[in-house]
Amino acid sequence: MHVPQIPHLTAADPELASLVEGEAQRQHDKLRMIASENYVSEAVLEASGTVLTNKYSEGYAGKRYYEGQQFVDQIETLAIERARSLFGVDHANVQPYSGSPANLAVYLAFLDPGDTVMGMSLPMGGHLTHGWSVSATGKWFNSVSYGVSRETGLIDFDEVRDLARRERPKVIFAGGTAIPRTIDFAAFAEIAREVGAVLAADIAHIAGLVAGGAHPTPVGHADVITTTTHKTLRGPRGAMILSTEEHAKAVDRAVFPGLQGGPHNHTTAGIAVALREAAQPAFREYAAQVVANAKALATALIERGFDLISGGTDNHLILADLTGKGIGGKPAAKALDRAGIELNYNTVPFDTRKPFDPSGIRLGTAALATRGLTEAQMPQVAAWMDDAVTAAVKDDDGQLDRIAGEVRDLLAAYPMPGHRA
Ligand code: DSN
Repeated sequence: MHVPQIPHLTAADPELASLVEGEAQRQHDKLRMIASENYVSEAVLEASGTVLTNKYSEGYAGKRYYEGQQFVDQIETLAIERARSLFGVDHANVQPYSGSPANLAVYLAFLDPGDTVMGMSLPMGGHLTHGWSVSATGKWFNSVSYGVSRETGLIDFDEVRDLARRERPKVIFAGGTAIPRTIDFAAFAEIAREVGAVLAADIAHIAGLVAGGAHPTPVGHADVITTTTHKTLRGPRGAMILSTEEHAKAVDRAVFPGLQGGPHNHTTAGIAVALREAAQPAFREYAAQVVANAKALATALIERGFDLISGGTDNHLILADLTGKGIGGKPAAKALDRAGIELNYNTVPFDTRKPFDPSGIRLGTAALATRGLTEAQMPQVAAWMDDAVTAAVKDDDGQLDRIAGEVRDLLAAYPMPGHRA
């Protein structure tokens, strides 16, 4: 059953309520390993589902374009102060609707259309909004991309430096969506300083690890930091932009009135709660557990013959090339989902297959650690993954259904925030 309970929704719209209940049960019964997902606390769920959704608040605290901000101003200020304190930054904007708008705000703040931006290429692990060709950021700006070394799977800083010297980007993005290794923000900063570029660190994936001390911080290196709030940080769907005082006005103007209208106040409240949770000692333990689980899982997968990009992981994320297992990423991901193991198919660096049918899978341990799973369960998770991939190659749905049952049995012992049996 969904928690908080949904009796009014059930009475008013049983069809929709039943779908919500179905999703809660699905999230309970599966090993949720999509690297960008998590389970928020029930406090965050409650804050996100309040009457704050009724309110328009264009502007910023103390300078709004609508009346009635007596409480919303305090809520947004609380979220901002908590973000500033947690990450140790001068300035925080908590209004971006999600990660892509947050990154677009960076373009608006620091670039004009046609200017050069540099980011990691999407198939190498970057994000669409770091200048990839199909995104507005690749269409409206002159985008140049760096990647990883074919031999090591790591960012090649000689390539980044050469490209930056040649192309003189105004903004360099560091970060991405499929980077299993520690991001060297100091190395990026040195290159950005040399070419006079603004360094934008996109820490969407690792924000919770940064907050929990399990990944080095970009603060002190990056001019501006963007992050979603719902991945390892374990808040509601939303985003933040953190910056030095120097860039505070440019960032705020870019978000509003540059790109957005009224902030989603119910989300701001959820973000404030998540930031408070992330400042507790228990969150440091959580962040360390996420990484410990990922390392243990990587070791167990390698023992079972999985080919991991870069040979392992330093964070919450693992990227595996399934070529040696004789199956593409997409059929494997579909089979794994049937087996109760939810992840996504993903390109791998230098992929010879197409993005909609790539060679790899991407997985993460943020949600598993929230459920309470530790290193002790990771060999079993790897064994199930191996069995499911083998079953997929043989088209053996029976095996997949057996694994799904075993996964459900294991997870019955690990309570899920947002669900009661
Ligand atoms: N969709 C996010 C992810 O899965 O990494 C990035 O936007």
